[in-house]
Amino acid sequence: MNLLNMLFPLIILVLAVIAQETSNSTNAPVTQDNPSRATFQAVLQVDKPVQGQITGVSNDNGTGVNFNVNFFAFPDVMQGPFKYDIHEYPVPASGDCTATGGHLSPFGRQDDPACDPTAPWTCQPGDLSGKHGNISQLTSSTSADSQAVGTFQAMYLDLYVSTDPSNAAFFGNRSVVVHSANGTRLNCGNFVQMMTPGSTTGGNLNGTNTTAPTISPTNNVAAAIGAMSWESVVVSVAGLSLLTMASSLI
Ligand SMILES: *[C@@H]1O[C@H](CO)[C@@H](O)[C@H](O)[C@H]1NC(C)=O
Ligand SMILES: *[C@@H]1O[C@H](CO)[C@@H](O)[C@H](O)[C@H]1NC(C)=O
Ligand SMILES: *[C@@H]1O[C@H](CO)[C@@H](O)[C@H](O)[C@H]1NC(C)=O
Ligand SMILES: *[C@@H]1O[C@H](CO)[C@@H](O)[C@H](O)[C@H]1NC(C)=O
Ligand SMILES: *[C@@H]1O[C@H](CO)[C@@H](O)[C@H](O)[C@H]1NC(C)=O
Ligand SMILES: *[C@@H]1O[C@H](CO)[C@@H](O)[C@H](O)[C@H]1NC(C)=O
Ligand SMILES: *[C@@H]1O[C@H](CO)[C@@H](O)[C@H](O)[C@H]1NC(C)=O
Ligand SMILES: [Cu+2]
Repeated sequence: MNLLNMLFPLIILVLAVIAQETSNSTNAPVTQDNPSRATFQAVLQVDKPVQGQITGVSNDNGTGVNFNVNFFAFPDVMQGPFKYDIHEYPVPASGDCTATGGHLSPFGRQDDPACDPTAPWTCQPGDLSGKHGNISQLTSSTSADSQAVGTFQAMYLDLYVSTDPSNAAFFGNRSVVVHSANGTRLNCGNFVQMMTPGSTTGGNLNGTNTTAPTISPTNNVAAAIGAMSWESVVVSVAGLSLLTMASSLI
């Protein structure tokens, strides 16, 4: 037996320890006690390819988050299958999707190897299309223009992200990014909290101080509509009191 043969098991052991230390990732825990009805929605920017929104609501029993995904107006189907995921940082005011960092991955999991959807706890929590499926079922127009006219809709329970700001897998202040197959970031949008009746963190139902909805730096259509209706409420309340004053004068 030569020296190399004797050292071989030791070398393997050292390599294994190094691999363990550099991978340094732990399984994602199932999120519990997500606040009742807490809702966060991200709307894609109107001036980029792919439109639509993704909404996450705490599961009724507090375990995990129910997602409702509606994306449409995809570019050429040949750019697919499309992927989408939650990225670590919000989109800045410039709308630049490359500024959102990597995937939401609070437990050290890297992008490679690819997510195994049969073991979602081993995936990056933000890797929604890895866990729940690529966007590959778009119906192409029958004409030869190869434009995807399909809509992608999906609903699923994800057990590894959270609507609780104290949870490491909280996604409410982060962003969604839609990618083409080669990784290009086609569009992105910030998650913002929706005011949901009965939400323990949203609504502010006791009426002490109603905060006006904040407009996200990106072209957030939902937030804009929310702000609009807020103003029209103020206008109509003002109008109503004028009317009441007027009628009391008559
Ligand atoms: C809550 O419901 C989900 C299914 O919707 C289930 O997977 C989970 O185990 C339930 N959690 C508890 C604590 O009952
Ligand atoms: C919001 O996201 C940032 C990263 O952009 C993170 O550092 C921060 O802890 C998050 N806030 C909450 C309340 O989770
Ligand atoms: C590795 O894990 C330890 C303990 O979980 C943590 O403190 C450290 O920040 C992690 N390092 C990296 C690079 O993720
Ligand atoms: C990647 O795909 C985008 C469209 O999604 C395309 O514009 C770009 O040229 C592609 N890049 C490469 C290197 O193929
Ligand atoms: C999703 O698409 C990518 C290519 O963009 C592919 O590598 C991967 O295997 C696909 N995953 C599934 C589950 O189909
Ligand atoms: C209103 O709700 C806030 C938390 O959102 C709470 O701190 C406060 O005590 C409540 N006020 C009343 C009068 O219930
Ligand atoms: C109520 O809202 C105003 C601004 O609209 C803010 O300055 C004030 O701090 C808020 N008060 C509470 C208790 O949140
Ligand atoms: Cu991504």
